[in-house]
Amino acid sequence: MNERCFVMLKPGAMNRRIVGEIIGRLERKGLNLTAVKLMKLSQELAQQHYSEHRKKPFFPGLISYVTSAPVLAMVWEGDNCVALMRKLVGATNPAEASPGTIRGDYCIHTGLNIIHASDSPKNAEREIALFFKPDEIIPWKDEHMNKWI
Ligand code: IDP
Ligand code: MG
Repeated sequence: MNERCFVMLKPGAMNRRIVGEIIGRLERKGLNLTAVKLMKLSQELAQQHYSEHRKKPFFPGLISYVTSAPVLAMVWEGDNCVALMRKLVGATNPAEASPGTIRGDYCIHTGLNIIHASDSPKNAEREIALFFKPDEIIPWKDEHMNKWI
């Protein structure tokens, strides 16, 4: 069933000039990019997005990191998109992320992991609504590709 996932390339991806590479990996999986926005996050939006972690010791550092430079906010779509995206992204701690995953291949420190992906379809809808207006999302179908993936 078609599902949406909110994905955000964090400031490390911008500063390291690997935004294109990461998007390429997600495209090759066969998922559809349906919204993109380059944003400098306000403290408020960053805190809302990560509100579940408000009480954690790493929260101030996380907010300071994600507001330190632009991020690339995206919506991706496809069958089972959230679970597939989380697999491609890999474990939160790069030391536990398998090689071949984005965090496994590009990251060393948990606090500087370069990509966010929603952890459930419900959270995806919440996060998408925080970052995008409905008319900024453009669903599309590639009939040729859909036949082969
Ligand atoms: P997730 O990004 O894999 O969903 P969460 O537990 O939701 O992981 O944590 C959100 C983000 O907070 C992580 O991606 C990472 O940037 C940061 N974070 C989580 N745990 C730690 C930690 O123990 N130290 C530093 N930063 C952390
Ligand atoms: Mg999370």
